[in-house]
Amino acid sequence: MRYFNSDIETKPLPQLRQLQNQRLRQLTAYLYERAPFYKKQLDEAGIQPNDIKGVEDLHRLPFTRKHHLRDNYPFGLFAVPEQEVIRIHASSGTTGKPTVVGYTRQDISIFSEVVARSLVAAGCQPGMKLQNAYGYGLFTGGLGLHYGAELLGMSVIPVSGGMTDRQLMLLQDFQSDAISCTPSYAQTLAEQLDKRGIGLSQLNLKVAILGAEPWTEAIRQQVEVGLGVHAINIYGLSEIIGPGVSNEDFEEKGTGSYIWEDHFFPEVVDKDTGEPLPEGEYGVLVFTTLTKQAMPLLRYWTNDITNIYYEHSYKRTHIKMGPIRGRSDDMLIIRGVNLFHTQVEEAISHFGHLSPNYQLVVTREGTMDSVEVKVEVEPAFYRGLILAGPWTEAAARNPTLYALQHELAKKIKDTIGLSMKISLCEPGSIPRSEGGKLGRVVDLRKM
Ligand code: DLL
Repeated sequence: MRYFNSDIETKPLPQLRQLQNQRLRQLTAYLYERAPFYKKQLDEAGIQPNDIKGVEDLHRLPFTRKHHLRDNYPFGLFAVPEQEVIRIHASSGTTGKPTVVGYTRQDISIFSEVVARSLVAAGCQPGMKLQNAYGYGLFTGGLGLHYGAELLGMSVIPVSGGMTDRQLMLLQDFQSDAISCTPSYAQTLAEQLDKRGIGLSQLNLKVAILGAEPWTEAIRQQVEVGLGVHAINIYGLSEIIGPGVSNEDFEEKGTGSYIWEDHFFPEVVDKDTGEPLPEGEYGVLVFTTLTKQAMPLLRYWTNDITNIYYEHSYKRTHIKMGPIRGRSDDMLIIRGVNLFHTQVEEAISHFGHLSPNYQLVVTREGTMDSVEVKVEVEPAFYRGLILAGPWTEAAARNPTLYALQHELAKKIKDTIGLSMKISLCEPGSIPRSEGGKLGRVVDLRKM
């Protein structure tokens, strides 16, 4: 099976647009009638539902932002009576109350379909065993992957996140064909396999479906080698549906992820002005859910920074998005320079002796911000070093490490424009994902 829904996934663009236009017209009327929040938003903007003829008119509508969801906590944005909501998820915010989302039966069926499409794109097939190591619970990852995989006809092993001993046992005993988890947890699993001397021949893994946090080509490399898989990107957010808003195709790895735009219409806008940006330019990703019933959103401001573009050399017609560069709300501003931790990760990836296990520690002395990059050296390189005494002292005296440290600092200075302190660390010394999303930045300025 190459497509889960080939009719939709390969629909010629003019027809896809027609479908989107029709769905958007219906949605605007639906929300105006059923969601007091949106009636007010549209009235205030002086827009009548009839003014919206199609996606061309989207830019006239106001954005919906995370605080609107919080202001209407918990169920104020539901557009259906509570009895029609058959599931509720929530994502934990950094502050205060979680963001709540609801699904009707039809929403769950759409959710399952987009995840099933995503899994097929990732290289999964009916009959394959999926070890689902996303957390089950209020987080959309666990149940989202679960229902989609069942719809596709895979055998789901619902392990949930963490419990590394059990994950490794099941990978071997059940011979799972695929695993779904965060990229940082896939790194943990790869490392633990190596540490315990479990060879890839004892596993049957072919695919890892990784998402819920930003990751890079360096992590892809590490996971692909360490787990013997294609490592494929899955993207999504609770507010829009959960995982499966977009997904990479395993045969087009590294060229972006298909957004299932018959359900989720994307725009990329300037993060300061909100103006829509031309195809290919980087900005904030904004989604309109075209088909949801319980809690549809118009122009939801995701805060995620990326770009979107059509590629005409493949059979799927849907638009692609590049990897998430970071979130505009967790973008660091260091001495006036905007910084995403993935930029540092990119710089690190140029050095073969350094691993993609790193952490940024941001501190402030007076008015001066400084960043320390803690990065582990590769285990093989580490084993080859002859050091006298404990690591920190010996490392400072070792000429190879000293040179490496300086080269990385220079690379960062040249590419990002900031001077950072580099601390090379022993393998295993930087915190690992224990099953969920991993924080790569410790910002001590806020504490
Ligand atoms: O993380 C949904 C999900 C579950 C996606 C499992 C993929 C796999 P939230 O907890 O609401 O939902 O967090 C959404 O996580 O706005 C992005 O900032 C980030 N994110 C999700 N997927 C990716 C990805 C789930 N593939 C937020 N790459 C989003 C980068 C991602 N960031």
